[in-house]
Amino acid sequence: MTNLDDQARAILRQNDMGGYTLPTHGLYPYQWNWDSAFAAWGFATFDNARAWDELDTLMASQWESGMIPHIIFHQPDPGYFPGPDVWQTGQSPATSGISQPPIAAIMARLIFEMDEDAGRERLRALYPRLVDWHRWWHEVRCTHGPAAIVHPWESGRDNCPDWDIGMDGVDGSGVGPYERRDLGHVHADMRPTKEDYDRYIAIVEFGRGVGWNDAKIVSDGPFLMADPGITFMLLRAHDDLAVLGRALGEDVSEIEGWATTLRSALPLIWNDALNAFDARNLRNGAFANILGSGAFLAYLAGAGNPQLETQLLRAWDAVNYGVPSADPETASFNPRKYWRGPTWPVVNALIAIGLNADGRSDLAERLRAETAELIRTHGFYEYFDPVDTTPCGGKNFTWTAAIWLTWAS
Ligand code: 2M8
Repeated sequence: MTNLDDQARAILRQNDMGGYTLPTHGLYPYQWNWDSAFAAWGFATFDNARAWDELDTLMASQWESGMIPHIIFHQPDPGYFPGPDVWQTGQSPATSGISQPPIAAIMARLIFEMDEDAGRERLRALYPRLVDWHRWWHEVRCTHGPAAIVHPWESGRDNCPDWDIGMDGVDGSGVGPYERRDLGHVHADMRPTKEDYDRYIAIVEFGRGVGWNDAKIVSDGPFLMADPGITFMLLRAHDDLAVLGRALGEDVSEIEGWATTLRSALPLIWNDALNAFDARNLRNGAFANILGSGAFLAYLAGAGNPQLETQLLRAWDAVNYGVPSADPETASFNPRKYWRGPTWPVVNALIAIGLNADGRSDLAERLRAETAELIRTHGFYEYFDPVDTTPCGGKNFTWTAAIWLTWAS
């Protein structure tokens, strides 16, 4: 047991609000979807029951449609914008109106396999909700083949250059005055721009205007892009959910069907010109022509290939620590600006799980060692400059602590 292990556990406890965990106090004062799934994995290293509690509170927010929202606003907090008054989804508890990377089944499998006896009944209770959420992804968000997002926030990789071509089509000029709260916590250089926020809010206003009707948002909303990152996470999550279903004695043929259909859509996000998987504007078919870290999640879904490995090593070798969130050899790269270049320990952990499964344990170990060095040098920050290690964003961050305990240490 090292001091850093103690610190990581203390961060999970400090951010624990009783059944759900905040990403970090101040900057993110609510429950976030994929943060919570990582938190559960972290808790499972020292408190298995608390891990399942985390997944329970997350899945309890499920909409009638099956969607699990990206934020659950358990208690009002003026420190975050946009809050429940802006989203106006009419849910109880209040939630946002979009989803986030569906990694809960991936984490549920990891947690279940850490202690199957303790987890079996907890999993049995959770399983139908996971199936309903995956069905929602299949029926609502995979209508074009790959997984589509209707808002950059849905991707989890908010301002990455992948979305620039889609954001160009969003008119943020009609958004009324509002006050950003993130800039009271983190330097503006490390956060999205005002132009980005105007557009983020314009997309929220569209959803609110159509009463959060999924079909209308997909058919007429201001933003619709195929996301390689979510596509691969969903594909892996379908496979893991099928494994869990089999362990419970369930018929998993429907889930296997979703996975087969999604896998057959992967050629639609392969960009020959880029030699990599790529985001795509589903309004006009255009590729983003940007190498982003979402492409490397292909390994998580068993979809790696030699061209992708060449691209991975090119981008990775161009920096010093971790896989960058955007291509260091393009003009849009910024090593401190959120998802436009920094390395994110959680994404590194997912890529490494994939690399290990692909037989590239050498690369997985390199990624682990580089990520560990960042955390050892600076602590549990949200993200890091991959060139000079500068810690960025929020500190005492739940998901960074969680992946320290599960993977990086
Ligand atoms: C970031 O996103 C939120 C909006 O959802 C924000 O900036 O206000 C992203 O890094 C996202 O992936 C993450 O889940 C969230 C909480 O850590 O913060």
